[in-house]
Order: sequence, then C-alpha cells, then structure tokens
Amino acid sequence: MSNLPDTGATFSNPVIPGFHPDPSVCRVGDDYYLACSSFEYFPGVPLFHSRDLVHWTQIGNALDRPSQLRLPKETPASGGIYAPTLRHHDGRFWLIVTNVSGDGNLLFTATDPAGPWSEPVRLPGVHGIDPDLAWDEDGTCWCTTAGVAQIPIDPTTGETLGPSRRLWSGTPGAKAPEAPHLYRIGDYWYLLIAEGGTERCHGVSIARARTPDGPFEPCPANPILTHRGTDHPIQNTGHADLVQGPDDSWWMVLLGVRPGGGTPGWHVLGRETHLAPVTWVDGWPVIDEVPLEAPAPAWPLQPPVTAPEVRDDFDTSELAPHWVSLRHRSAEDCTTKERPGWLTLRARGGSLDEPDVTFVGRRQQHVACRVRTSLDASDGHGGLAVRLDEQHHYSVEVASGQVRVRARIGPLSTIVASRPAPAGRVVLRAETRELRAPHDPRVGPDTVTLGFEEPDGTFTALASLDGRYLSTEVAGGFTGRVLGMYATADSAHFDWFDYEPLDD
Ligand code: 6LW
Repeated sequence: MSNLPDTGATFSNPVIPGFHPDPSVCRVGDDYYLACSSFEYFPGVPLFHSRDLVHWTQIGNALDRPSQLRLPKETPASGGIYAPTLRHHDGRFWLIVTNVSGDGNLLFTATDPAGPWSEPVRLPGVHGIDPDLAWDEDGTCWCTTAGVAQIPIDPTTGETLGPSRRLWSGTPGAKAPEAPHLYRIGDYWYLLIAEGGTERCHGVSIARARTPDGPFEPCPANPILTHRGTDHPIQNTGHADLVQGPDDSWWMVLLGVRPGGGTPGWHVLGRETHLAPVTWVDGWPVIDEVPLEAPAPAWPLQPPVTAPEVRDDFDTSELAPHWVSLRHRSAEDCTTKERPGWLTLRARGGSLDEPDVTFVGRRQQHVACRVRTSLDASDGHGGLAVRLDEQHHYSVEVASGQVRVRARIGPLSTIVASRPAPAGRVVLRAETRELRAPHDPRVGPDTVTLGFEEPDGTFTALASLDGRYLSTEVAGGFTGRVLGMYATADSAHFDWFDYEPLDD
C-alpha cells in the first residue's frame, strides 16, 4: 500500500541540503517545524517551517542568545549542540538538546517556533546524548536518551521524577543505539532509534511496547532502513523522526550524506535532511530506500514563490538566520551598523586556525556553487573561507597589500599563491565543482578554486585545490562545509556576499 499517487510529479532529496543533521520534526495543524544540530556554531539549532514537508524555509535559530548557548572558546569543532528533539505539546513548542561542551541536556519552550525561545531549563539528572520528549496519557513526561535509557522528568523544572532505566539496546551487536524518539501510535508505543554509527553503517530500527516504559519488542525486520553496503548515492542514512503528512500518511525525516569521488568516497556538505515515505504493514513501519528523486506526495507542493536571493547586501540591522559564527557572536565584532550597508567584522584574535576567529558564514548547500564577496581591507586583514573546521580550510584573503590563498590541511598550513592586491575594494571568489572520473578510484569529490576579480571583473584563479581535504571523511566530526567571511587583524568591511548554485 503506497501513499504516493502516480501523477508524474516528483520531489528531490535532500529536502534541506547542506550541513543540517539530526532532523527532528513536529506538526501543528497544517504547519510543520523542523530543528537540526548545530555543534560549534552560533546561533544554534536552525529552525525550519514547511507546509508540504518538501520545501522548508529557515525561520530562525532557537538558541540565539549567549544565555541559551554557552560555547566556551575551548569548544572543539563538532562539540557544542547535538541532536535536538522538537515537539508541540499543551499549546507550546518544546525543544530538548545536549550541549556536550559544558551544560549537558537543556530544555527550551516557545509559543512561536520562530522565537523567542525561553531561557534553558537544565536537566542535571538526565545523562546521555540525543534526549527525546514524549508525554504519556496521564501527563508523565518521559525523557529517553541514547543507549537507550529513559527517565521521567518534570519538563518545567528539569527535575527527574524517578530512576533512569535501560529500555532497549537495539540490535544485538550493532553499535551506537542512539537518536531515540518515542511515539504513541494506535495501540502501541514505538521506540525509533538509529544504530550502527553515523557513518556508512548507519541505520534505523524500531521496537514497540504497550506502555511507554516497555518492555519493548524489536521489529523482526530491523533495521527498517539502511543504505549500508549499497552503491546508493545517498549514504549514512539514519537518525530519523516520524511525522504524518497533511493527508495523515506517514513520513520520515532523517539524515543522509552524498559522498563524491572514488574510494572510499568523501562527503563535503555534511549530513543533510532527507524525506522518505513510510507505510505500515502488520503494525510496523516500512521504508524503502531514500530516493534522490521520488514521486511527490498526494498534497499540493508549495515551492517558494521567489528563488532565494543570490546577494546579501547587508542592508538590515540583523543578519539573516542562515548566517552563523563560531562559538559566539557579539555586536562588537560583527555588525552592520558601523558602516550601513556593510558587514564589519572586527578581529577578536587568531586566524582561521583558532577557535575564536571572527567569522560569519553560511552552509554550502550545493555540490557546485560560487561565492563572492566585496572586501574593503583598508582597516585590517580579512578574507573568504571554505571551512570544515579549524584544521581544514581553504581561504583567499587580503593582507598587507597581497591577495593570497592559504590551505590548512591537518597539521600542514601553506600559502599556495599570492599576488599584489588590486587597489581599493577587492572581490574575492571561491567556486566548487564536482569531479567526475568514474574509473579512477583515487579521484576526489570536487575542486575548490579560489581567487579574486580584477577591477574590470576578470577572474584570476590563484589555486584549484582537491576538495577531499575539506570533507568529513578526512577531517572527522559531524559538520559540513561553511562558506564565509572572516577578519584576522583589526576590521574588515564586506559590502555584499553572493551565494550562487552552479549547474553541475
Ligand atoms: C548525534 C547522534 C548522531 O548525537 O550523531 O547520527 C550525533 N547520529 O545521534 C551528532 O550529530
């Protein structure tokens, strides 16, 4: 029994491309809301809205105040905020996350998911990552964490109301039973988990019980979804959440990656949010593979009326929600008010190799794309970076009268090329292009070309670098590429920033 009508219309995965992992979704009437992990970036926990589950618009970031998101300078890349659960209950939105770099599990509430979100409620008695929230008929709030363990809590105070109990360990022998979500569906409570680790063996399994605290009976068909061992273009599928569509059909949001290049394959855009239809057979959910292109759901799709703007002119006092900084952002080191129509970044110390570099970037969301920015470096040093983490980044910057491309790969850092900078403002450019050489197992996923534009607009490419070194398989961790502007000495002023998807 399929919930897909054969109209010829399709939708494409990922539905939220770029580094948007660990999606958690909830439905309120005709509206859907989705939250993702954000790690060392500030603001944290990007929030999206949709009416069709396919097209998502970012409406904010739940954790946008330092009092909600404390990421000390020592927060390592891929530390910070892990795996949210977003739910709507009793007229309010509830969001629970783990800050693995200090504050542990934290709970927030909002009446409008676009914000403001509350101050954090701490949960010192809840241990473990990937907290989930589910409410029993009698009002008990169950918090379930990776492992898989469960503890009743008072979500308004953060107090625990009983002992923690082990619920289920997933499939015997499978590592990392995590990302639990607990649901009441029909006569059962279903416990959905990820297992196998968030890499190529990732999968989704499920168990059910008559009561929320078990005992849980595993689905005989576990894992109910995995792409492990296949040559499917979407890999690492797991960390899922269930939701009903406008027609009450069932769907799953989950993370997946799109590795490129030869062997072993490198993914550079991070773990992305995908959507897959779910059917039910004998009281168990059934999911086929997660397709790149799938038949559209049975309800009208609502694509955005206008394409996203290529250019941000920095004409508003607040930055759009897709802009993120590293660990914190203050009005002193990041402002559009100092020089109206410009983004001014003030170096707070350090280079891109340092955790507290002043940086404002956005996720790379397309395999092939071009970013450009117009930089006035007359008051300092600044540049344009393709960043995976502190130890893996390429950049083109203006410093001491030179335009130079720098590559940092693990412990190695080198100036790849440099030229005298053109007078006045300099337009810096970085471009990514997919590489295709199907018979060469050593070929990387893409090339990253960096350079600058002469005053007449001619592009001077200073370097074309193998993109594999800015991949998760090389750098490790849980994030993806972020493209952005930075300052390394005094102030750097940016007039605009373009992000343009390119045809492959
Ligand atoms: C997250 C865990 C996982 O907490 O990766 O893919 C971890 N799943 O559930 C970090 O995102």
